[in-house]
Amino acid sequence: MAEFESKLKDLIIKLHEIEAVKFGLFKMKSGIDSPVYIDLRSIISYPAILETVAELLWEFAIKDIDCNQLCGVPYAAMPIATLISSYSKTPMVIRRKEAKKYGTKKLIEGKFSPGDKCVIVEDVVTSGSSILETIMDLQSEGLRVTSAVVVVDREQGGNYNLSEKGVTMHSLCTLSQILQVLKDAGRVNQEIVDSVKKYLAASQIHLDSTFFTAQPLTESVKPSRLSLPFSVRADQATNPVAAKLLKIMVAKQSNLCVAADVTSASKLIALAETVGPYVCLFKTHIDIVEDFSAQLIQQLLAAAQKHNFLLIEDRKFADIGHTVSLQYSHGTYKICSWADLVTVHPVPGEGVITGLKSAVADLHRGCFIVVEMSSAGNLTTPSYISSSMEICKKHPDFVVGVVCQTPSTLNNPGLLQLTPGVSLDCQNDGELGQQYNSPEDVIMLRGADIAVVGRGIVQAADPVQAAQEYRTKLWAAYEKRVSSLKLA
Ligand code: 5BU
Repeated sequence: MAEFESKLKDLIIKLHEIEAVKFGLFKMKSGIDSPVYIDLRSIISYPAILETVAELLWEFAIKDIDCNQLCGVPYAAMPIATLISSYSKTPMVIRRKEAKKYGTKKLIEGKFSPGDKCVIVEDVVTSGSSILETIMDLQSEGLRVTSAVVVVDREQGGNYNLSEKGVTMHSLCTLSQILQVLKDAGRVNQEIVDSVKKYLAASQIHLDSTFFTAQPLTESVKPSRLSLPFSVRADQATNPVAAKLLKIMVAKQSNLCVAADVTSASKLIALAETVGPYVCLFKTHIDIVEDFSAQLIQQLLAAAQKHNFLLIEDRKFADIGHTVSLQYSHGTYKICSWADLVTVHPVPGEGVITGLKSAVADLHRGCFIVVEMSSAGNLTTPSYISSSMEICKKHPDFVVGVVCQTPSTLNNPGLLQLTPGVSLDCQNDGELGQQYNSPEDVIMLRGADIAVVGRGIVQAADPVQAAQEYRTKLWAAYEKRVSSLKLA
């Protein structure tokens, strides 16, 4: 993974050098001025770069996707798809853009059978409309398409629009990552970073529900998680704890979870009492408290009751079902007796959920499944994420949502996306691996419903003031998301 990341960073710098990524003022097709221009058509003039792009796309995602055909979106991505096809010995098809005009020509070139599973390859995604048009043509010929792999996600709604149509998008890098790498390399300044972020926040493109109605891509396109208000979603929750949490969020106008990573009981209680009024969830790592006692739990429960928040123990269970059921209900912490929610790694398979459920037969409890982490070099691959989602779907009575960093992972409006790695001031914590995004970015671009903030609040000079500021910014971003994505 470290090798992959260093290759990706080199690639981003080279793309900037050959001006495939440029900053300035550019008129887009839509007529809007953009401070960034990304055009990968020129990489055919740099065979080594083209080869790296193909290799990284294969390694990063395609090799883990169950498919037997590739299709590059005409025209920029076709050479990339061709190289991947040759390298991986996966057959490819070509969609003719002009076929409809002449009528007699085939729409899709290449040999394929109905039911073949095809992955779309694209260079840059903005709204996702080119990918969706390609998919419609492929589907009309009987091919099955559920994944698109792209080099750059401009983070302007493409991921959302594709997930709306049942297509999972995997991007090698986002525009934010490009900015970060170029900033770290001293190639762009903060002013450029700020202007691009401002542009991104203001230029989200939502393909409305009438788009592609002639040929729907999935049998049922449900109202999206991202565009529905929490109040409506509370009625769609299949888990009583998720419904309760959504109602608390609406009542307190808060989608803030504080990560109370402190090591003494007195600090933990002080935090629960002071920031409690501003949060919907209070997240603990109870095993870091040096003077843990049963009394601490009574005080935490009293604070939760008084300030109307839920408790989540970030235990990240990751063992066989029998072991996790004991870890959840026994030992020093007896977690299931007090924590409304826990976090779980799905790596052991479905038994981890069954084990936890067996410990809490009559209690109203739930879990968040950790499908993707915020830390640099984490090992979650696209195939791990999609297999984890399958586990999630099988336990609607216990799973309240997922912990992840990207919006396309979760569609179900009754489930919640919890996203850590949020800070107003920092981009990372150095060698320790944490990677941060701003409150606005995690809600608008990364699809979080609830953002987890730890040191940004706990280590602030005035934690209460910091909690108020995060809560206001996160809630404003949620309201902006719902109003900007409202179906036409
Ligand atoms: P921070 O101080 O805001 O970096 O704290 C983040 C918290 O979220 C901390 O308690 C972590 O254990 C937790 N976390 C995370 O940072 N990244 C992840 O992917 C997951 C949890 Br899952």
